[in-house]
Amino acid sequence: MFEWQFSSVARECARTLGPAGYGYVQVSPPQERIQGPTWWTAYQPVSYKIASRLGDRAAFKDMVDTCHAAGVKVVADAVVNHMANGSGTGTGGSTYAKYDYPGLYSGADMDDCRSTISDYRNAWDVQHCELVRLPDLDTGEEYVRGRVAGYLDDLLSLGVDGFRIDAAKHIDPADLANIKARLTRPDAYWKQETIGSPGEAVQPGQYYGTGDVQEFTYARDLKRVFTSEKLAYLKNFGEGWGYLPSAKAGVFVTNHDTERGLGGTLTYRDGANYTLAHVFMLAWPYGAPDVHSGYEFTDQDAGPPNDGKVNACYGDGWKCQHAWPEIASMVAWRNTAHGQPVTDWWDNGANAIAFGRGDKAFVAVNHEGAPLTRTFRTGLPGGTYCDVQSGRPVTVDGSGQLTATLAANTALAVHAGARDCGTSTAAGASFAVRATTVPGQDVYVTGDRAELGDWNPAAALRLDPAAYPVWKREVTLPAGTTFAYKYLRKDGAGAVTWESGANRTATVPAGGKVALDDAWRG
Ligand code: LM2
Ligand code: CA
Repeated sequence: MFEWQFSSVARECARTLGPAGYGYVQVSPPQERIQGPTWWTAYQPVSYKIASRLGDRAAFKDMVDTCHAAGVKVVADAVVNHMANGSGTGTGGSTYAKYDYPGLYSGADMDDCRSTISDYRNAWDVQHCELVRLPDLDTGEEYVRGRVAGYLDDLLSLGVDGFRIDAAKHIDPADLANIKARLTRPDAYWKQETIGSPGEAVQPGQYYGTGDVQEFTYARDLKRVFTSEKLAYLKNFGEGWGYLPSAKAGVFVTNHDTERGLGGTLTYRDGANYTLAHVFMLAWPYGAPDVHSGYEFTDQDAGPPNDGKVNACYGDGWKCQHAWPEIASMVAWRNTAHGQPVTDWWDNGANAIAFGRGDKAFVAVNHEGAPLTRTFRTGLPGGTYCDVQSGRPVTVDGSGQLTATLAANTALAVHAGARDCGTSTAAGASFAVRATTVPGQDVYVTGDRAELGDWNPAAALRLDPAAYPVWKREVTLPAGTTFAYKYLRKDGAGAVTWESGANRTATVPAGGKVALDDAWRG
């Protein structure tokens, strides 16, 4: 949750992360930082006090407690390779100057090398000199190791479960091992940012001893495959592509650095490529996946909307990728599939693929420009399932066959943990709208409730065309709720057309569903 305030993360743990089944939430660096509007102030520590626009110590503690209560562990981004450049007063009121952080570090703690890293084929240079002129801590020093361990221990005492170790590549693995061994919980989860590059002296494999290592190649390759190659190539994605061992790898479609153009990965601007890459990542059993949840930007230095306060998902530029139905629904899918091998791989030799995960789950991804109709072989027991991508019910026959049509650039995903799509007597709304479409188009509904996607077309709910030209879907909503809604059309490329006119409104009765019988307003 990149640059989200802690109080906003807490609410999101209870509202979406916990219910979706996410295992942990990663938060931006909590320590005191330099002042300024950009996001990257976070990577310039002034002190180890928890004091920044993201929140204070009390807010941090409250977030950890709230997330834990929702079943979500917390990982803090730990910036321990370096301190702040420049001089001034930090976000917690501490004064500092380059090489001097009163009460914490002085020049003697950074004396190894005071020039910028110049030779990536020389490990000493990479690990002792300055990354973008940021004063480099001498993590070989007893005192520095003690202070870094003290900071991490302080966060552990507040309940955090693990750390992303920022710039791990710039710290000697032996120093990290020494620091980790000092912790009150040396077994805490560590995910180390070690960007591998052929020919360099420091390689990710040197860091297995202290935890997981992020596999940046995974994200770059996914971009290439989804943008200009064939999904069929993904059949042996992972170790077969020369990656780190699965059990040690942290993977992602994008992260806060690479989405700003630094690393050749997909971004939220990439439409279906981006969404479907997430579906694939979460379905595929390689590594530990991260979903980056950030905000829209034109200036890549721009800090978060509202100083990181998220009033509502999809408002003020907050993307809330973690809550997009196509992505969030795959978290439970992955949890259900855990431990199961890939089975029943199918591809069309191009951009349509499908695979199962034993008898627990099945996914198909149609990254073609045209609809795909097919009878797939699955390992699932026969019966009715919910396609968690579309919210439509699908049937698996007694021999495991599933027949479906996937619109262009959509996926279908079913798992043993989602047998029906919520067609129940629960309170809510039954949407039905008469709307004609051309091939490739689908009809969606959204509105002013989280369950309806909070007015975000990307999070709108797709309606079922089984009774075409009437499109239908049932949605569970609290009894008595009055809500606003509207229908929209999306084509295969993701282009959105809203129906005209004012917002529609309806009220959920005390029991059962309000039955809506609407006609598209062209
Ligand atoms: C990381 N991982 O190893 C972070 O993921 C990345 O976001 C950090 O860079 C970097 N390492 C240091 O922690 C970001 C940002 C830089 C920014 C630094 C420090 O990408 O652009 O550098 O944070 O705030 C900025 C200026 C740069 C200047 C530097 C020092 O952009 O021009 O260098 O501060 O004043 C002279
Ligand atoms: Ca270093």
